[in-house]
Amino acid sequence: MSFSSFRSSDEAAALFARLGVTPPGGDLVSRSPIDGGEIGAVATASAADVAAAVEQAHRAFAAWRDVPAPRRGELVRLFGAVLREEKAALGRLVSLEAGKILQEGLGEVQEMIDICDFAVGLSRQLYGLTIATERPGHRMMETWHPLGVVGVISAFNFPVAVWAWNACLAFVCGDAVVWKPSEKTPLTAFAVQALFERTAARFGDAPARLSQVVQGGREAGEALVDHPRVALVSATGSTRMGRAVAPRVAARFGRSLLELGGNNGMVVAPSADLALAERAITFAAVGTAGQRCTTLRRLFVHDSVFDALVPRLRQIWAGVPVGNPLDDGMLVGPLIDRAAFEAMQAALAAAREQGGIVEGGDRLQAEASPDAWYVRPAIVTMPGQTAITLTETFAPILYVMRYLGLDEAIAAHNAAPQGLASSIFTNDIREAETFLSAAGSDCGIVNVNIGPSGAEIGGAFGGEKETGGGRESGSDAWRAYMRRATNTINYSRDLPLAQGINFNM
Ligand code: UN1
Repeated sequence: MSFSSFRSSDEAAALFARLGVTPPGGDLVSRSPIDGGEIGAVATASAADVAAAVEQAHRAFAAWRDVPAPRRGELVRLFGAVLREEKAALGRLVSLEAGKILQEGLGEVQEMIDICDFAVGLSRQLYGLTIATERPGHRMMETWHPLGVVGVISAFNFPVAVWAWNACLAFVCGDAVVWKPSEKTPLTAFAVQALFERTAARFGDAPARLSQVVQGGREAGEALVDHPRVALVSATGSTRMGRAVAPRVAARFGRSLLELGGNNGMVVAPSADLALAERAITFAAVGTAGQRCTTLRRLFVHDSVFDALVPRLRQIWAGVPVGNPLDDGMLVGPLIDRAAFEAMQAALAAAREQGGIVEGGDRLQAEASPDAWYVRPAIVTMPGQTAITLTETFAPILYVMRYLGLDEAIAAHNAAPQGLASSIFTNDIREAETFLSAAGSDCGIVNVNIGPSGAEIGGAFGGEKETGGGRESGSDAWRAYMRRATNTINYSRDLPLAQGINFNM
């Protein structure tokens, strides 16, 4: 679609009508990165508004924790049904507000639906252990109880799915949720909250204010982080943000779950299926315009396959369709804003200075759409790993490096300060297992013959080092949203003490 006939505000109005929501207006204006146009506004929450929301959430929690978990699961089941009804409209709104291609906008809503299904199953599986005791006539077990109010801070790039990973688990675990979305994507959050309220009305007796949204930037985020009644702060964003959040939560002995930066790598070994690797690299490096925390940023290619793979990637980079993310067949949408474009240009300048050969990275559609920031994805051949390749730049830049031995490649791979996602392409079982082993990739996500991004919800999602160490979504990530009580019950007529202590008078 040519930009002259596209108006993001018209699109937004149609989607709000479809979803039955009306943004209230206010000081926080949302602009679509597709054309830079205003698509709606909401009001920023003050610190006092946030505190009031947390207090209300805490009251909701006190009622919700007594509802049996399978019944709590029913609320999430109904929410999944509402999301299925509204997938098309909500997915399109995600594209409109975050700039990702429609396939990825829809995929994000699918991820919400999937985590709903997962959480519904989980609502009957919040298991604790029974543990053998050392004392006769005793029984020991653990019980998992609801935790309290969960504060969710999310980023622009997954404006709805990351909240759902947290919130759907939190709801079945018996918690209440207060959500501070990115100030760049307030409208998708507003719409999701409206869909949640539609769900709560169908459910009937959910406590009021079980789920709330507080809009805004730093002030609202800080108020949430510092509130003593927020038992868990689950924050997704930059490592810089995590460095600010973690000590503040720790200072009041709150819990935090951090999903911070990634500087994700892939190793392409001599035996790799290059046709498969090429597709995986392309999706992982240029998909979402390089704005996923799991985006592939560093590619280590074995010397023997470098000349077969890298020129082919350059060709793909030169031809990958970039433009309006709502158009059919489009693969790369805009960057979120001007600051993202400037950060990308600064990184490319640094790469050149550090010996890199840069292809791509130039601005596109500037005349047709002067307030939007489209770029040709960049592919940069580096002489080796330098300061810039070890820096996460939230843009489509792929640094390509040559290697000779697997140990060298793993060491270079693990040299990044973050440890989120990684992968190896190889058909050699020794290499694959080495990469997966304790001495292999140091990341939270380690893949073989698929790229580092696009994780399924069933696994635990998160990473090590500067990525923050948190795990959310699948596997046993639910435990972060509950508190564990260890219970010892004496059904004997005696009082034996542990450790063989004799304390008789
Ligand atoms: C993020 O970018 O914050 O694995 C999350 C993936 C997505 C999640 C990314 N499921 O790429």
